[in-house]
Amino acid sequence: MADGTSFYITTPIFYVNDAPHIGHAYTEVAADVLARWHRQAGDRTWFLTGTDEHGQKILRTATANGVTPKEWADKLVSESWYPLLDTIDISNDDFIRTTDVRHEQNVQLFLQRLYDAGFIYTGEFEGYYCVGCEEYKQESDLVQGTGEYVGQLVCAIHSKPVELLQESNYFFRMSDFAERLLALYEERPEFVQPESARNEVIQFVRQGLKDLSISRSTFDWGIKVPWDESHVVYVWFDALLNYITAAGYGSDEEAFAERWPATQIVGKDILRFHAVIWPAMLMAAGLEVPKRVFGHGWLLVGGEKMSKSKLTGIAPSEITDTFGSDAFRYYFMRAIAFGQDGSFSWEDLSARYQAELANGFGNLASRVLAMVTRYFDGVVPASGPAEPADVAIQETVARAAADADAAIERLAIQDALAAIWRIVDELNGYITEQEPWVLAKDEAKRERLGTVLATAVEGLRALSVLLHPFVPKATTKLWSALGAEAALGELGAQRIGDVGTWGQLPAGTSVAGLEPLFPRIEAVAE
Ligand code: ME8
Repeated sequence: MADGTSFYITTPIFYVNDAPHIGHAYTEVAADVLARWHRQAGDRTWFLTGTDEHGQKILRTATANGVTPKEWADKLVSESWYPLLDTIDISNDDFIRTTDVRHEQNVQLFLQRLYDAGFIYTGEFEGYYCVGCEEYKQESDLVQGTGEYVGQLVCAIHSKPVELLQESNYFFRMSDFAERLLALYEERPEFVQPESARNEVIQFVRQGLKDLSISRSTFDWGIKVPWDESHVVYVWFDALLNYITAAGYGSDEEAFAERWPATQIVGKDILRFHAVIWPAMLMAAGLEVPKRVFGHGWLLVGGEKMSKSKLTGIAPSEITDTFGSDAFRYYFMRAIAFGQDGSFSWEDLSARYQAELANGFGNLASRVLAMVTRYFDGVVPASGPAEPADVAIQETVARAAADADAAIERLAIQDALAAIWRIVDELNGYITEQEPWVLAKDEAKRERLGTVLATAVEGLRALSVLLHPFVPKATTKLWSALGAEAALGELGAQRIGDVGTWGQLPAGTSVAGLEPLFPRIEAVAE
């Protein structure tokens, strides 16, 4: 059970070369669910997301569009990246842009400290560079091109040719840290997750680490190297530091000490940056490494990573315009095991919407409230003596809450939802078995009818609290229809740890009717 400690969670900061697709939204939702859960568990939670705005990729996109890179970034951030947060209902506490002064200044501070401590030197480098990844590639990372790139080596992720670059740069002595990194993976097995990702990272580091080129002098869209303004900082070195510059590094040491280290959620495409380069940078600076780095899987289209550069990206609003943000959040958290790849399909989304959200959860809520309205004039009845079936519901709720909390602790978001859904299924079964509509016909069974509906209402109270991190809009509507806002206060302030305490919504509370939480969808986009 969470214990009121600090919980700092981050997403990657996204490139602003293009608008977000559902892969980016997937990461945001996962981090948001974890942040909301931890807030409700009583932890001092801080959730950071943001944008990565320097480097050649953004520079080239801006140039191709006839604007400066800053103009391009401003436009994309205001027209696409900020609005994404609304589209999928993200509750971030901060949004960092790498062009923020608070970031740029403290990247320079960090770099200067590493330079003064002897971790930076000048050197020559030649290698294959993928601008899509903003990374020098090893030959083992490249594959033979197809189509227009036949006969050329292309990046395995972007399927586009790499460029042979030769530069005189500043280097970070990353090779010094291989042993310490291996010791870290060994001593803290939870540091890199899931297990498959951890094994891959260990294999990679065991082969030995090369020093990292951390500056560029052939273009100037980046943060200037403080002791040599003819160089800008390598975009990944700059970007990784967002996690600490946003948390107060260099500007508010008290906030920084309170927040750092973080739980970091990234896609598996960028796991190595976060599990190898990033902790090495922190070790060099004498700072703590992240609490854990979790590499989630990819959303696939036709078996390949969904991507804007391959024109397979789906905009999140294409889904939310029809199904709503709650369904988006629920679907991706439920249908894909966090840590594994998954394929998005309109059919699967539509089927789960209908079966699980509309028929499973939504109908349950509407039916219970309708019966309280019909049989008790919209007032929550008093409970009589509990029978075994009622106690079983209480036990289901307590067990589901504990199981879901344990699942969230191990970042198994889909298991948390599955645990909570047992309440939906058992409550539906309970109502079918108890047949309140039959009890209502017999005045002698009035007390029993009250107990059954009071139990069902308490079940809905618990479901509102436990599902709030996943489907915040629907649960807020339900909370208000239950009259719980007035009786118990704001939904977001309800504690996960208290959810199993029975009888919180007092008898006599007035409930309201409920419009369908997940209305029927007539036509589904193809
Ligand atoms: O890599 N499936 O930014 P980026 C699942 N700026 N998640 C996906 C995805 C897919 N098909 N496509 C993208 C960068 N993502 C750097 C990060 S952090 C210091 C710098 C998500 O815009 C996933 O989280 O290319 C992935 O790691 C991220 O978007 C990459 O976003």
